[in-house]
Formats: sequence, structure tokens, C-alpha cells
Amino acid sequence: MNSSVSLPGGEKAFKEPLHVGRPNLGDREAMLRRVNGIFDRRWFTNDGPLVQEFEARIQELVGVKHCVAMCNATIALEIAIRALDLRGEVIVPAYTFIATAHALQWQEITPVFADMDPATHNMAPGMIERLITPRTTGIIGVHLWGRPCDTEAIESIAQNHRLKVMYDAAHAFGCQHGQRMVGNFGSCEVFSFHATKFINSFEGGAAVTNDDALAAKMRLMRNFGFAGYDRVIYPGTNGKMTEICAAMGLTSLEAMEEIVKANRRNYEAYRVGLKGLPGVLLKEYGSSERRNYQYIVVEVNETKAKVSRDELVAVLQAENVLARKYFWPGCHRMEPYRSHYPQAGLLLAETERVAARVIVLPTGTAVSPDDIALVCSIIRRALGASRVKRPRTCRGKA
Ligand code: T4K
Repeated sequence: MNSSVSLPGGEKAFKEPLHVGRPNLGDREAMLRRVNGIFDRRWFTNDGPLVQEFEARIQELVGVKHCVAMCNATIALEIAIRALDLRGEVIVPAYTFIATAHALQWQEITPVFADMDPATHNMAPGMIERLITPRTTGIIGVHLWGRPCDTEAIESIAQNHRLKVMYDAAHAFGCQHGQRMVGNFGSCEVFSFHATKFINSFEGGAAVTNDDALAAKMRLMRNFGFAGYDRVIYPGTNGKMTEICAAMGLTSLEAMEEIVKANRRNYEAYRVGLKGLPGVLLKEYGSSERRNYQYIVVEVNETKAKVSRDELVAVLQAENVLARKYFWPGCHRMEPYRSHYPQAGLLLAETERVAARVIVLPTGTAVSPDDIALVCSIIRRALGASRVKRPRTCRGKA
């Protein structure tokens, strides 16, 4: 690393690591009451009462007919893909978490990678048509960072080519697109309730849909295909959510407004703290539609910042700010896709360019505006824009 961007002094700015994706906790007492209920009932999993309550709450919040809660979003994606009978090739963005692509590959369906729109980081619909072949059966859009992708363009292309559409909405619970909540687009959408997500159930996910038949199929598939005692009518898997996870999910849902408020406050604090820094661009949420503000995404333009993205991440990490390079280097550069399509990068110019610039910074209820002021001053100092304001003592999170 370029020593000119290292910060002086042996002490780290943060005594404890400041994580991206620190879980939001919700009301501990409410959670413990639910856990006691689970023990009292001796009903731990297999479509228990808390799972049913969690599903009903999500249906209500999203305004969707069916919610099928699952053990995580990756399994929910796999089940939705299978229930929709996708096969052959499916178009997905290259710039997403690897689970979007793996959920296809795991079922021997080929993910075909589309480039991104650099303004939104979502899949660029303009590229999709060129990727359609006789083997293409569907498109999976991803609402990256909770910003809905261009569902109108995607669905019109899909209609013209008789393709199915579903969405990976892992980041987009509680977000709105036009007059509708995310969860109501395509044939179905999949949320993640992983510990690091806006709403969490420790591990968890859900497929939501307005299609009765699809919902029924996904319910069967998450439970081995059992249609009753001793009767299996589909190849299924074990995708069930446990009661303890649903307890956390319900507790987290109750804290939803408080979490959005903290995320929004933090986003504004980053806006102020990073304002005017050359070559450091905070991706704006800038929308009147509902957002969950779960990701603080910054692009570093090395030419203007005079510091590379990787150097800045190294400086932050050295100060215990565990910033992440999501979703570098892009799915197409990870195995097995890297070996399958060694030339894919040539078609994915924007993904290549943007993925090399992005840093995701810590936020959530575990992060305070004071923490953010310090993170921003570290960045400022690394850019040589001003002196870092080191605290007299380390800011601890003991
Ligand atoms: N589609 C998209 C677009 C996704 O982003 C994801 C998941 C999925 C699908 C699949 O959803 P799931 O099957 O997971 O439900 C993390 C999460 O594990 C993953 O869920 C998430 N996306 C992805 C963006 O982030 P890693 O590999 O970065 O996790 P890890 O262990 O490095 O943790 C991230 C940070 O969170 C660390 O700084 C530590 C902190 N952390 C983590 C956990 C689990 C905590 O502070 N406490 C915790 O309990 O993938």
C-alpha cells in the first residue's frame, strides 16, 4: 500500500471493529418472551405458529397475497427458480452477490451475465435483448442496495420474448417502486432476512407472490414435496424456517421504523461528512419512494481522489473500520463462471469499472453519527483533504 495514505499513530481510531452488516437487534425482552413461548409449546419448526405469524405480517406489509418463509434467501431463490420451471439459460446481472448466480448454477441452469447501469448499479435493460438465445427461459432482476431495478423495461422485454421474470429482492424489503411495494413484481420476488439485512431473522428468507398456484408449489417444495402425511408430489428440499428464526423476524419487524430512522440518520451523516471530497461519490438514495437505507455505497474515482479504492479500504480497515468491497470482482470473475467465460469481462465494461470503485461503509443501529464523523475524517485524511480528528481516547464499542 502507498505509505502516503497510511495514518500516523499506533492506536486504531476504533477500539472495536466497526462492521458493515452488524445486526439490528430489536426489543430483546419481546424476543425472549417469544423464545419462552417456543419452549412452552415445544414446537420448534415445520410451519409453526410464529412462522405463520411472520408470513402474515409480511403479506400485510408488502401487500402481497402469499409469503412463503424459508431458511434463507439462497434456498428461496432455488425453490422459486425450480417452481417457475426455469431451465437452460437465465439472464442475471453480473454485479450482485454470488448467491443470485449460484442459485441457478446449483440446478444446472446457466446464468448469463448482463452489464449494469452505472447510475443505479442495477442491470442495464438495454443489454438484455442481445443475451437472449433459444435456450433462454427467464430473467432474474436484482434490486441492488434496495433500489428497485427497471421492472418496466425488464418485463416488457420478457413479454416480447415469452420469458419468465422473477426478482432477487434480498436488499429491498420495505422498499417501494412506483405505487407498489417491492414484492409485487414479476412472478415472484425473494427477500433475505439474513443477520446482516435490514430486517433479520438470524438466517432466513421468503418468496412472495400473488400467484396462488406458484405459492402452493413453493410451499410443497420447501417441505420435501409432502402434500400430506405419506404423500410426496414434487421433488422438494428442506427450505423451512424455524420458530426461533421467525421469533427474531417478528421482533425485527416490530423495530422496522426505528431501523429505517437510524439508517436514514446515518446516511445523512455520511452525506455531510463526505461532502465536497474529490473523487468520493456517495450513491444517493434521492427518491420520494420508500427505501430502507440499509447500504452506504461509495464510489472512489482514483484519478480525482488520488487514492485507489483498495488503498482507502486498507486505511479504513487499519483503523478498525471493516469497510467491504461488495460485490467485487463481479460474479463473472468468480468460479465456476470465471472458467466458463474467461472473456466475460469484455461484455461487462461498466460492471468491471464500477466494481473496482465501490466501498460499502458501516451503518445500522449499531453505528452512531459520531462514529460516522470519525469514519469520514479518516477518509478525508486519507485523501489528504484535511487533518483527521483523532479522538483523545479511542472510541470503543465495549
Ligand atoms: N441475493 C443478494 C443480492 C444478497 O446480497 C444475498 C445475501 C443473497 C441473495 C442471499 O441471501 P441469504 O441466503 O444470505 O439469505 C453477507 C451475508 O452473509 C449475505 O446474506 C449477504 N447477501 C451479503 C451481502 O453479505 P458476507 O460473506 O459478506 O458475510 P460476512 O460473514 O463477511 O459478514 C458481513 C459483515 O457482517 C461482517 O463485517 C461481519 C458482520 N456480521 C455478520 C454476521 C453474520 C456481524 O456483525 N454479525 C453477524 O451475525 O455475506
